Amino acid sequence: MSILQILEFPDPRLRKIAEPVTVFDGKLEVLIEDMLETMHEAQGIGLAATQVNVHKRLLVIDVSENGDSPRVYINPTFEILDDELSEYDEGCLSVPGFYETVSRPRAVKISAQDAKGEVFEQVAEGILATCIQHEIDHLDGKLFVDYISTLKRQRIRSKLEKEHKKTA
Ligand code: GNR
Ligand code: NI
Repeated sequence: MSILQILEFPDPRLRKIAEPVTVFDGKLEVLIEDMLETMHEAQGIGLAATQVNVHKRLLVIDVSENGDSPRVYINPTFEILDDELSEYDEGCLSVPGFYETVSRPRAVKISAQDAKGEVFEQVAEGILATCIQHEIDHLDGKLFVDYISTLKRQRIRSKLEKEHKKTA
């Protein structure tokens, strides 16, 4: 298993649209294992393939207390079940150190495939609903900072650019 490098805003590769997964093979299983290890090591609750520079439609999530309930979602889509929005202070491993309140539909029905290609559905509420929408946004080249003001986004961008210059 290996820890993968996580791209950070404003890296333009985070803006790519991911392509559907069509092959369910051992190589995909290795990628899933590496993404789970990378997410756990970074202490995140989710990770989309886009963040590790793989532009395929898959993501991993573990919203459990002890990080022992990993789930993989391949070619995920969702349907809004409830027009009510819920607010969360969102963070992102690709925008390290910054948190902003984002509103998203509070309940969704997810449809996705597992590592074997089997289709499954799941109703999500609470942090799982927020997280899955945040991760699917990554697959479409979107980041949570796209939902906040331009001023706030530009401040975050310049702070991270300074950090990247220091460590480059
Ligand atoms: O670890 C993460 N925490 C989080 C908190 C609130 C809303 C969304 C998230 S996802 C984030 C990990 C990440 O960047 N996934 O793409
Ligand atoms: Ni993120």
